[in-house]
Amino acid sequence: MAFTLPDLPYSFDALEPHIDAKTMEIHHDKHHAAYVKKLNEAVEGTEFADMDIIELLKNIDKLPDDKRQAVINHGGGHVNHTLFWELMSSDGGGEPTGAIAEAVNSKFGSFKDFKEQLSNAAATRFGSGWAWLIVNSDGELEIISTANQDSPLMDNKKPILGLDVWEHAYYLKYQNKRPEYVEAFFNVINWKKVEELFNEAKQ
Ligand code: MN3
Repeated sequence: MAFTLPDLPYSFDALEPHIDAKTMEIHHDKHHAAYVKKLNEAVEGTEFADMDIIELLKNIDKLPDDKRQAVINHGGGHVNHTLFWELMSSDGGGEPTGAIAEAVNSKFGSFKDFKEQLSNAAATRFGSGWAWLIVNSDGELEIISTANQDSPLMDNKKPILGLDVWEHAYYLKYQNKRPEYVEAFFNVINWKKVEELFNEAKQ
């Protein structure tokens, strides 16, 4: 079965004014759709076409040389964006609660320090890429950034929060002001989803 573009879990304008409707429409309907299309083209007719996308990326080393980079780019693009949509919500923002809040405070000192470090990872990622909060193989929280559409899954890291800092994610509304977009993202983070992913990652 071919990989498919998931529906956005909300309307294009649900994240206004923080993330504008036009950006969401182009980002989902054009950019994410293109990753899915090109991923399908790359694996068509191979055993990899039927794999779960997460398993596919975890097994990226097993792909033939002539397919690997296309799957890193477009499979990464597909899995990163599928997660990204779920990490935002019209009633998101604020600070986390529960187990994830405790883990953030214990690892980073405070929510404020965590926010500063994630924002810094987003601001300093040169060119296109992502800033992430991940659970590493020791079960510890860590802030990292990746280039292009590289997924933390390829590195045996479980992403629980991700921020797309490609210009296509913010340029229409924020132009060159990436830090303003990062600040706006904090107003829509779906902490319930982050906590759910955190609990799964710890198992
Ligand atoms: Mn994107």
